[in-house]
Amino acid sequence: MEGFPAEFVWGVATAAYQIEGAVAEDGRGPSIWDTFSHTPGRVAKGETGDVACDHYHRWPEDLDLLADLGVDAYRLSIAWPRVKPTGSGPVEQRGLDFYRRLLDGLRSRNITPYVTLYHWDLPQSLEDNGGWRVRDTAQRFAEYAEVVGSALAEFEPRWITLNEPYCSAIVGYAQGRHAPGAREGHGALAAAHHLLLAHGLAVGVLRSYGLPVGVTLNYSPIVPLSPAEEDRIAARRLDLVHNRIFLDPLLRGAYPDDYDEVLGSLTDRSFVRDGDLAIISTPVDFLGINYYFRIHVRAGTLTAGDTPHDIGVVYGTPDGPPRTMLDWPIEPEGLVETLVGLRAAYPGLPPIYITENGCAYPDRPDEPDDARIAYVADHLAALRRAMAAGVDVRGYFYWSLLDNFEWARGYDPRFGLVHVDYQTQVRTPKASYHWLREQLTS
Ligand code: IFM
Repeated sequence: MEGFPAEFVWGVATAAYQIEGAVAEDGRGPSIWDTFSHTPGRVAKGETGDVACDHYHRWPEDLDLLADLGVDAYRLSIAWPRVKPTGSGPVEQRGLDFYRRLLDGLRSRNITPYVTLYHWDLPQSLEDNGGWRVRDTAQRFAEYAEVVGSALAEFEPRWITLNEPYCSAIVGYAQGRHAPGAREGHGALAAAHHLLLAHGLAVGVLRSYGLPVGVTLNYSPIVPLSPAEEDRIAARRLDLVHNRIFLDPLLRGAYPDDYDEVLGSLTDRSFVRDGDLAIISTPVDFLGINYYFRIHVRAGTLTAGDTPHDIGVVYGTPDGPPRTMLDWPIEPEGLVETLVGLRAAYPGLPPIYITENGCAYPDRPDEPDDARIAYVADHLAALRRAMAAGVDVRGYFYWSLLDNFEWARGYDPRFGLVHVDYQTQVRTPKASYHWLREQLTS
């Protein structure tokens, strides 16, 4: 594409629970998202991923859509409970075979797989034993990494250990908006640590197969809504919980200095053991960044701090920027700020891939999604500015190929380049798909 290096990787992304369906097929075990979505009141309209886009059966058609789009790469995730239905017990060969067929289908279409091991679907049995609150789960993850690492190495995937550990730990265990729906303090911080440990252990395992390994974070610049000192301090507090408690252990091998100060009463860190941070900071080949929006905040009342979410921060709305259907402000400049800021803050920053970027609208198949075209074009222009400023970015993945299950928001928000009719499962490429195809193939 004009303005990008010839070797730059262009792709689109999806995740298992959001598209596959077939939740009880071929021995798949239940995950925390099956449980959560079937719990009344957790997901909009009571929707679930039971059928989703039926990708488990329709994957050849979906891979044809990728090939026709002209992408170099496809980012998908493996459902842990398909491969190990209870997370710790025997391997389910039929589940593994599904991913072997999928990666073989990509190979025959000349598309490189970027494979995420954990995109939030923890086997329910592991949650019943404590989930990410307990160290054992990190060990089980390393075993799962060994299974998929050896079974899929021949297809030469690029590995992504975790997707957005902030969401798994804080949204899942502190805010309770995602599975498993807990609202805890110590448990959420322990979850964050054990996710990071799982990542570090898996890097060691996957590296032994000689393929690149990285991890994906959902970084957001946290911006104070006013120049007032208290708003700046509030922004710094959220920056700790949202960004730095993940980035610092990964890239510096240490928790941030203000961890104790910000997290007040939650200072029990008995979950951190000697040697953990060295494992967590095992060098990665790349860092995946999912960029969607800046977060705008002002200071709120600092309470006793029952969860790492109670840190005296109020989310606000900036005047000016347009918003997507999810009310997310559209601020492409935040992508430049993210990338340039990361490079300044972390010397030795690994090469970056934008592993997700996208927008949701209530699209209809018969109306052009011009807003999405403008969104992508503006973010690609921002990406070029960041690269011109010297940031080493190697690829961009649009989220998502298909409209899909948007977690607690159900099926109404549509992120896809391809419209999915959930009644008939008919796929209809949107105007944005044709536009991107044109950019990629001309
Ligand atoms: O749909 C999600 C995806 O699973 C993780 N990143 C953000 C996307 C949009 O909310």
